[in-house]
Amino acid sequence: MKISKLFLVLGVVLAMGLMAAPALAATAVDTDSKLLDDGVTTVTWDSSFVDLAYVGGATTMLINWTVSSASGTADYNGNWHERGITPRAKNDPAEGYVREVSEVPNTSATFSATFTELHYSEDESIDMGNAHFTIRLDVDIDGDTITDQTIRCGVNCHVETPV
Ligand SMILES: [Ca+2]
Ligand SMILES: [Ca+2]
Repeated sequence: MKISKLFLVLGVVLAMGLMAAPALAATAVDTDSKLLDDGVTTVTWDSSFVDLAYVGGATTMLINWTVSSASGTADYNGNWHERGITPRAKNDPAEGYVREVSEVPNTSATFSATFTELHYSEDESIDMGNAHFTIRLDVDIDGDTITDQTIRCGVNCHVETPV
């Protein structure tokens, strides 16, 4: 085989490998919302993510949110809290951790969940795990750039790997 042909074949193999590579991103499947103290304004955020083809490593979650008031905004204020990994099965617990990745001010924040151990579900014949965490948003209801209320938003990420 000529060198150029070899490189062509290698290139095709590499391209196929890249196409087959998982995106390693969890999909938002549900939202949650909170009514603010003014009794009128609500903040809605992506609260539930799934990655049903988890192959290990960090799966990312793009968390978007909206404020219902006309000129309202909400900004991730840098505070987040890990609430744990489940299932906490005695002999076969899922293990892992959450990390902050990046944020777009007033728009979204990206986090990742990495599982170092998954729980084997005999009922479903899958390896699975859940990561739970909260992020804090500074909400400016009236658009005067002064925060009116800081809220805590819960987020879950569910991963599965077919066995
Ligand atoms: Ca911010
Ligand atoms: Ca304000």
